[in-house]
Amino acid sequence: MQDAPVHLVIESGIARLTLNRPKALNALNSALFTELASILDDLEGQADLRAVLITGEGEKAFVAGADIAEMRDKTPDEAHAFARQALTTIKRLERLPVPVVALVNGFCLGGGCELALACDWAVASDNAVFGQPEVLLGVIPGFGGTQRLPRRIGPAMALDLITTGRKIDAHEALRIGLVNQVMSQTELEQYAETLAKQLKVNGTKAVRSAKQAVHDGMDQDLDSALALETSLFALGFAGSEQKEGMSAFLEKRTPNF
Ligand code: DAK
Repeated sequence: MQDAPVHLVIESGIARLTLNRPKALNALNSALFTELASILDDLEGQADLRAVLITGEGEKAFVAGADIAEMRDKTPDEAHAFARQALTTIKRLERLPVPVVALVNGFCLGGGCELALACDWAVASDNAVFGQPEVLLGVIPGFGGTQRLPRRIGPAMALDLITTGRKIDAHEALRIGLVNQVMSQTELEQYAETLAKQLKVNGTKAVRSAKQAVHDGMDQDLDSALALETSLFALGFAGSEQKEGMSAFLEKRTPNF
């Protein structure tokens, strides 16, 4: 693999992003976020995109955290600027209109766990290790962990992980709802094909609309969120996907989306 800190391959509408700093266990630095932002410029304009998968190069780490060597001598202003760069880029990844999935193939610590939390869901290999060990370095999570972790697994478990800095294995991560599935490294490598097959038979606009309903709805009170769902549901009847999907069912054939 070449030297770029992030690699992008797109096949059958599935974009695969690989974080590529294996010598530093794919630790997140400024250059990596700059590259990721430039890849997002490209992905945001792709109308035929179906999903984005993000993983770490090698079999040892997804991401072992923000780059400690780069951060050590930062002033408060520089730390603030780094956090802003990371937060903005991670938010853009989260808000891509298609499912964004973390394939966690090893250590998933600190900023790595925060990156996985910004994905719509995560699947993990059975050797994955999760944690928010920032307090062991004398800081708190800086890439959204204090906000997205409690929203994903509840405040009590989030505070346990964030204030103790303890690490958990993939099976505990599954039990507490941090990941959706645990599988072998080989199965994880095949997950792109599995997901591509699943998404291929679905209405592309319906999938995008469902993501929008969940994300935008989570930021609203229940009544407003239900009204949003109703609007998006009704809007589905304005396009060709709904007619094709329902006709295919009634005609006992596979829909052609
Ligand atoms: N940063 C930089 N380099 C890292 C790294 C990291 N996070 N993690 C590992 N490396 C490097 C190691 O230094 C080592 O480099 P060399 O010595 O070979 O040059 C190489 O990767 C291999 O690591 P190890 O030799 O340590 O490998 P082991 O198998 O022995 O151990 C490990 C693996 C993952 C248990 C260990 O590497 C480890 O504990 N890594 C650090 C994990 C960690 O603490 N992660 C959280 C980082 S802090 C902010 C506020 C806070 C944050 C960010 C922003 N703002 C307000 C701006 C904090 C974010 C974090 O994520």
